Amino acid sequence: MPENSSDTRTMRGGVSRRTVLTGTLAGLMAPTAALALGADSAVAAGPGPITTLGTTRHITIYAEKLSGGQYGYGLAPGKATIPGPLLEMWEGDTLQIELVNNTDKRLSIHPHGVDYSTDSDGSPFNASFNEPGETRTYTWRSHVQTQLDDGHWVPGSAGYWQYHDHAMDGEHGTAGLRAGLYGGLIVRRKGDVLPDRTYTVVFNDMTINNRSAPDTPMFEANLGETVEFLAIGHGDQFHTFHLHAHRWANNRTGYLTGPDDPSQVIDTRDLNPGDSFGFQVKAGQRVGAGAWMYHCHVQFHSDGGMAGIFLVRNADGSMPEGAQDAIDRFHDHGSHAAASDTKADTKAGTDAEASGHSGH
Ligand SMILES: [Cu+2]
Repeated sequence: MPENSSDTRTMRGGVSRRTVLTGTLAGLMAPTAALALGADSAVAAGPGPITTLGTTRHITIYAEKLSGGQYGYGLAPGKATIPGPLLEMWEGDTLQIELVNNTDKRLSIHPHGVDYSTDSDGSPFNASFNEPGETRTYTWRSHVQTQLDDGHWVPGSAGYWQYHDHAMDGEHGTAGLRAGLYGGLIVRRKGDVLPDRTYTVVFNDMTINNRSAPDTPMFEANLGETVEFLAIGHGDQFHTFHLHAHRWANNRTGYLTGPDDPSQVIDTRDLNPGDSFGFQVKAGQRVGAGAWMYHCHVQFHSDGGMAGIFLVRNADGSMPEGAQDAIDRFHDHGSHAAASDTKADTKAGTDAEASGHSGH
């Protein structure tokens, strides 16, 4: 994985000391390519240096068919993943996405949270989609928060958002969403803490990232690292996202902005279709290294396979005592649940459902 700049981990009182970020332009956008057991192999990168706000960047995304009737977005041909690549912007930036449709189905890419015109809407009724084999450019803009003369604040675009297909087999992309055409979008505000790793967790129907336990992604970090979760809901079910032994403030970042921040501190949050939220935690803070569970807290969902492991390794990267036993037990138990109550094709996804993230 890319080297972390030590100062990206430095934080005082929830506010990064770092306002100008180092990094290479080549690392502006990268796939969420962490394997379930190999987060360290991930090459995902942050949104790049802040030079001037209002930078326009261009990326190409390829929509492709995967095994088991699934589909995914990727940053290179043959590299499609579920979820698709984590896309990051600085508030004020513009992203031009050239979407290459390498499938035989109509599809599109539709973002939440950012600004776009009707021809970048990704909706068939706006004639905003790719025919099979077609390439089309979608433009996403974002803006900084501003204060009006009357004192009111107009919100900026910063947030934990998402993107997805809106055109496959219908007007709403229902088939594309079910098949895996979705991903995370983070718009960061200048001064935000950059994490060591980012993981995208999508509760989609009765799956996590189109997988069921025990084949759900295992997210990994070392004790004390700053880990960012981007949670997204899709499908026809209501969900609740729960992370064991870690908690966060229910606001834009997950950090309290100060001792008087009234945000509720939580460890479970509703995650309904179309919802998304994100937060950062210090891995294992006050609880230590170990295999911690994350899962949907709707009980028949967790029993049905909507559970996975957040493995907090020791600070030196070694395996904590007992963690492997816990993982083994999870796999033994999870296989029973999966055998009884999940769709066979949920195992057919891709290897990359997580993004190890380096704060470049
Ligand atoms: Cu659920």
